[in-house]
Amino acid sequence: MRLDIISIFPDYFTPLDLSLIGKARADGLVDIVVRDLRDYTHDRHRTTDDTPYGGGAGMVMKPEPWGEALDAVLASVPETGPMPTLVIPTPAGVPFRHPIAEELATKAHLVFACGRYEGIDARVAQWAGTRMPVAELSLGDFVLGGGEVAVLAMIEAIVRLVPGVLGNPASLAEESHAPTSDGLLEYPVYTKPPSWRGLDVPEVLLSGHHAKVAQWRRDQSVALTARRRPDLLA
Ligand code: JDH
Repeated sequence: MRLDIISIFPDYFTPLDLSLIGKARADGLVDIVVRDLRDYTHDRHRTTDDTPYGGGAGMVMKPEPWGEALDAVLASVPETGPMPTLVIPTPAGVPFRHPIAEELATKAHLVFACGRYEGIDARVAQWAGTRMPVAELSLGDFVLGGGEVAVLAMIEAIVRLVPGVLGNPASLAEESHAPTSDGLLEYPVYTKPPSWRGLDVPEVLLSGHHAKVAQWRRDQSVALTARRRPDLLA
């Protein structure tokens, strides 16, 4: 899988050298190219923003550097290769959920466009839509300062679903619909020691009774879901 990331803050993406994604890159499963949007400007100040037409607070990202950056990505696509899918994080996007991560994990090439300020001139998504699939996605119902953190989260959710990236694929089968396959929240987990600071691991987990353990976990999941995410029970 090939991932291109376009941002005015390429340093945001240094964590992609680490852990699961760093290993996937080292193993040749994922090829990540981070591009500085300012490299696609031509003025002395490397300007990427301008005032909004129609007035209002803040600044808007100019379309021209985005057009040139996307041209550069497309120029790097092999003649016979598939068109990439462009992901644009925005607070006005379709909610990014696990099924979308699963769908994006099947693509050979994704491009992530990280906006800043009040966002990117709308013609960029409009133009890109004439050349490639475009997904305007929101990480969640809160306001970030830009698209970078949303892209880090989306890439982590997507890359771990790429075949070969996770050591233990059995754990993937259990989460076909997030948060769990049965639509419930995960039960609490414990490890050694059996007693810690006066707190004991629930007896049933030490009992070796597999059916009782399964029933206890199910009960915990239902109770936790009712308390924290009643919307998932409905
Ligand atoms: C991309 C710039 C900052 C901040 C306008 C929106 C009132 C617009 N889940 C998510 N939250 N935020 C983002 C996100 C934020 C971004 C960019 C993604 C590019 N910004 C920005 C404020 C506004 N504001 C909320 N309204 C209630 C007006 C952009 C995101 C994702 N994914």
